[in-house]
Amino acid sequence: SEPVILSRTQAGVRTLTLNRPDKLNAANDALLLTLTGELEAAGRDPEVRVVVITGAGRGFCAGQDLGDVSGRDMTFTEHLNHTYNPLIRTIRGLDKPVITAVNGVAAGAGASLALSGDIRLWAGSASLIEVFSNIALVPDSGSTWFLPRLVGYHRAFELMALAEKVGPQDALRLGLCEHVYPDESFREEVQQYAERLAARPLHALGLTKRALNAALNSTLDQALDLEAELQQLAGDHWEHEEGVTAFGARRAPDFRRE
Ligand code: T3D
Repeated sequence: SEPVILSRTQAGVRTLTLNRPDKLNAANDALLLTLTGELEAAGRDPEVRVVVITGAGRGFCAGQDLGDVSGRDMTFTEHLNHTYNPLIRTIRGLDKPVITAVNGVAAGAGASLALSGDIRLWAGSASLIEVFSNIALVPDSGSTWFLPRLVGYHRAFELMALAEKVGPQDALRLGLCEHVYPDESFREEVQQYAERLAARPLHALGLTKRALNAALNSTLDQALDLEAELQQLAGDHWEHEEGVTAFGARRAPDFRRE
């Protein structure tokens, strides 16, 4: 049978594709555990500089596979701790940039996944729905953390309470994505963007990601302390020397030499 996650690597960009297109890539346990394992492997692989998560077919991810819930031998709490929570923690903890390339509808935990990327690129026909309240569940997989930080408490509550669909123009305006590209050229645009990111200093970006994630939960004093600590790690790294040397020589830096 078809693998639930497709993996390919091109020019330092590893693309992980959710592959249950008939169900708009609704997530079963195999998909979630495989995706988390693939992300961990990408983190360890020196060939990989940027990870892209996207969906096969017309959907990005329709959230939990609702055909896969009845008869399971885990409580909701156990299930989230076993599947979704490690996935979201892995994305945010990975010291490489993760792009969520939202090619179509992102619903429920799929919406959380769409929001979890460091960079979020949308196709023209992408959309996001905090669909949980339609089935009287609580937003999970980080939606309650991501969304109010992006749009404020009140808009987050309204989106969650009414489960209204957000399209690309509203997503741009609300800060739910960085760029929107036409459907026809979406996959090429994503690859081009990812390759641009892959040319940046990977070690420094990993530290930047760590600092930003910590800052979302810290005071200014704590952020200043962490910056001072991480700047030492950045400044001691060959990337910094390369950047300064290239500046002096009036040439482009080469951060891909490792
Ligand atoms: O531990 C736990 O389990 C708790 C975790 C919860 C996390 C969650 O994500 S809860 C939320 C679960 N997701 C949903 O409730 C979304 C359900 N789907 C929809 O509301 C709609 O499908 C969409 C708005 C996403 C898209 O609508 P539309 O009209 O573009 O497509 P469609 O026709 O509804 O769906 C196409 C097919 O995908 C269809 O199958 P069919 O009829 O062609 O054989 C549909 O049943 C299937 N599909 C869509 N979403 C799911 C799904 N199958 C299983 N599970 C789904 N979530």
